[in-house]
Amino acid sequence: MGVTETAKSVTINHESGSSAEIYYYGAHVVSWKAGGKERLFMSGKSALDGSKAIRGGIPVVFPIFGPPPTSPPEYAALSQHGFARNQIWKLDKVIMDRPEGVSIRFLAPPPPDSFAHKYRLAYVITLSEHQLCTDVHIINEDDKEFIFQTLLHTYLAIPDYLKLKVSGIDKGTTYKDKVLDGKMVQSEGEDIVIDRPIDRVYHKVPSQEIHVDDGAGSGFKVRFRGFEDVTVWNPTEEVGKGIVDMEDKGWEKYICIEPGYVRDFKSLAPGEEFLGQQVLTVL
Ligand code: TA6
Repeated sequence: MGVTETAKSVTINHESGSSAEIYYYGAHVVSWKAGGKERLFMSGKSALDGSKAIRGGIPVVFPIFGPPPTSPPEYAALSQHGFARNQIWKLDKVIMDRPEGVSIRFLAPPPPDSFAHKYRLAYVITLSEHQLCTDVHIINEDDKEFIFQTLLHTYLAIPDYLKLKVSGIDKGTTYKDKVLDGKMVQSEGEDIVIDRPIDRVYHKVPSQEIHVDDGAGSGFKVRFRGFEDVTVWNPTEEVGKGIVDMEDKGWEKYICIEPGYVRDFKSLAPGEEFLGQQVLTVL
């Protein structure tokens, strides 16, 4: 049990032996161990010195997802996936440290000067024996509307992408297929397998629960609340070999299941709060 801090990260430990390490840079979960195994993929070629977003683990995406929109201007000027993953967050509080779970809260610093919006962005990470729960809390502290997109870009570790099966997307769910230039497609509710690059943003997934069968007798359940959309991404060799900080054949060892609110902008009235929750369970 317990929470330990170093200059670069915070590690939380549960009495079962599970643990998670979170960098101050991006409030980025870089490791989650449960059942004696690492459950998140981290690229061996990722920068870890704060010079560039971390490749792997759980990047926090905010206040935009993907490339910047054409407007409003302060959003159009942002870089891909926004700035939260490149900010130095601080550990705000140990919420609980008990057999039921170990829970800590990170707080994001204010935005860059060019992004003049007042909000509070907090991230609560809770670890138990087989579960990691990550909650994004956003409060609009301004006296006008605040809009944003947010997503947890979770890289789940798997032994072999060719054996992978992802299920839980309801039939009829609409998705944006980024491999097909953003074409909108209706899901047949079929399992997703990785036989080509997959980069899909499923809109408003009714089940709010995705199952990842790793084809080796294990896997994950990914539940989400507040987050309504989910991106499923694996670039395969075709696209993955062009990602400079991706380790050789890295795409064979992960699937990104990314709960978020990204199909359009979420709007908060002054004082209003958004809570997006992801619950990862080892199966
Ligand atoms: O969430 C999937 C995605 O948006 C893909 O289109 C892919 O580009 C990926 O994120 C990685 O983005 P990054 O900025 O981390 O290289």
